[in-house]
Amino acid sequence: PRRSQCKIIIATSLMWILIDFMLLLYYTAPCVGPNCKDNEAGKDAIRRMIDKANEWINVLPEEKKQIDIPRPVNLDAPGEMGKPVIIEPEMKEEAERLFRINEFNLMATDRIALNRSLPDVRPKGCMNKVYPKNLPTTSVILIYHNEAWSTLLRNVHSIINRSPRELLAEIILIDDASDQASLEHLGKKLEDYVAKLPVPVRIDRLPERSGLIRARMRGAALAKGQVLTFLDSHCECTEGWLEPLLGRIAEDRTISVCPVIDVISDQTFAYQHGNDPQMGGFGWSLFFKWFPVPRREQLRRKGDPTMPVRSPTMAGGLFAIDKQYFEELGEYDPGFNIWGGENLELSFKLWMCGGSLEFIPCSHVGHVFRKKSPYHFPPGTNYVNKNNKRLAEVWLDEYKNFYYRISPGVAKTDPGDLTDRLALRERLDCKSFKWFLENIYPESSWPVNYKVMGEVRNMGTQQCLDTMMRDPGNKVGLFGCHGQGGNQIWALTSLNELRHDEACLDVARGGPVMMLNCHQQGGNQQWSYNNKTKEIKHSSGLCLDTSEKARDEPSVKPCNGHISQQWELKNMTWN
Ligand code: LR7
Ligand code: MN
Repeated sequence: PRRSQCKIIIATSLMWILIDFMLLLYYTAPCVGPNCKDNEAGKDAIRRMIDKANEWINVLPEEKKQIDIPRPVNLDAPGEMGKPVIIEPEMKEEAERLFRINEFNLMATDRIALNRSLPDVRPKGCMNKVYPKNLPTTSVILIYHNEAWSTLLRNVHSIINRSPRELLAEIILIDDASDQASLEHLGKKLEDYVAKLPVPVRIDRLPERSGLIRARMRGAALAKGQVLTFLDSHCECTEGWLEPLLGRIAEDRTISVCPVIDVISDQTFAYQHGNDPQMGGFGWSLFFKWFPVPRREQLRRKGDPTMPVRSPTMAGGLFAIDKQYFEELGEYDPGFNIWGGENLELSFKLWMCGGSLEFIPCSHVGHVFRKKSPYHFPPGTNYVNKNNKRLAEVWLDEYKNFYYRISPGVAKTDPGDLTDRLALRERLDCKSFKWFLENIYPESSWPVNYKVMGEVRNMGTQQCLDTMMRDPGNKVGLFGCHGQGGNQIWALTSLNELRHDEACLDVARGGPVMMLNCHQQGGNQQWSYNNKTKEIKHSSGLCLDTSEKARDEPSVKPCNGHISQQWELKNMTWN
């Protein structure tokens, strides 16, 4: 009876603390709403709210710290349930000034509670899935250079609030030599703040700017968990995000898994979620791109929206991998600097060397997608080119020469010493890049069985078909042949398309020659080349020609055997 009395006392006092907290929220919330004129007061109120939440956590006995930090009860507060924050017209100018610091709406994110609520965005079947009791533990590693306070801490709180405590070994923050200005909030203030959190948070600072690749490797070296979970530093984890990731790795430690990445708006910080997961691929220039899950994979998944999606590549920032397996695979190439290319290196390595890569539909994490990078890159080499050069030299086999024709700038870059990475590939006994393209990424635009590939030269004007750096959706151009590859490379594919990467030459009703996204259905994107007459004939029966109207664009006309309708398709050599 004594014991139970004691329990009741603890329970009631806990309840009072909770009620206090709710009241506090209730009374402060009106000042932080979107209509609140006094902004400083609003910010103060938010700060008080968070401090209160932490106090609440700290007075709890050890076992009670397992309880979630309570989420704000006032759902009208800014950004709750992932709602957008709308900046008042009179604040717009200031908001635009702040926007430039991180290339996202700093005023908006600063108004949102650090433990804001989010909608449960998982497909229906996910909610009642049961995971084994003894899942591996994980260290969640966030890396950053100059991250904002509210994005970083909201990320941290979302991990703490939405992960089973027994699976979360720690959170590791790797500061990639943030600038002095950012250290005002990322320095002592951050240390003091995280010391109060109910989960071990370790901060490690790199002595000099290294870039996200070596920052992640530093995090991996410090990690105590069995699984490494990497996130960008401006993410928010949603309900149930962690168990399905760890559950999949527990089934097979050679699978690296990614959550479905939802969009947090860089303008309003609204949490937006798409319906279906997508797959990761890459174009001719090795730029990462998303594409819809193809039929072959839909069939394999038997229409079950909760089944993992096998993906050729990952976006790079958000994934989990068995720590020991990551090490066995040689982590990342430590010769990669600053930003870029590491996502493909790990993806290729996973597939070609015996592992695999999946998106897990039951795990959703939001990421703030930005339109441009806020960092200054240290002067010197073009880092992305150098990283891609190392990637190509080690992993692309003969396809590297194709890539160099597409990206002459990379071809000229010095990759530095590759001995260790080539030895690693040897040691891991990996399959070829051709195998990867054929078996793991058959949808790719890379040349696996093209008929001809090279420049398309007009015999009359000696100009070449040229993308003119335009995106799909625009007219194709004609430009003096320069023999440098790049934008003048076209492939006549086995589907009879004339394509440059994702763009296919397309003509509708005798109109202009457009570059449109390839649809693989023939029709307006179907062409044939006659080796004798040198004509390039469209499915409509018209022939590719120059045009009188504009010197820099082709047209289609009734075939007449004229020299302006004769084209040379020179097969370039690259393998
Ligand atoms: O020098 C740097 N040091 C760093 O620590 C530069 C960056 N960083 C940090 C940065 O603070 C951030 O946390 O690295 C992380 C990624 O940088 P972002 O947010 O500027 O990059 P991104 O989101 O535009 O880039 C994507 O591609 C990168 C290629 O190297 C990384 O793999 C990013 O992790 C990756 N982001 C994602 O996968 C999220 C989904 C985006 C998509 C598609
Ligand atoms: Mn990012």
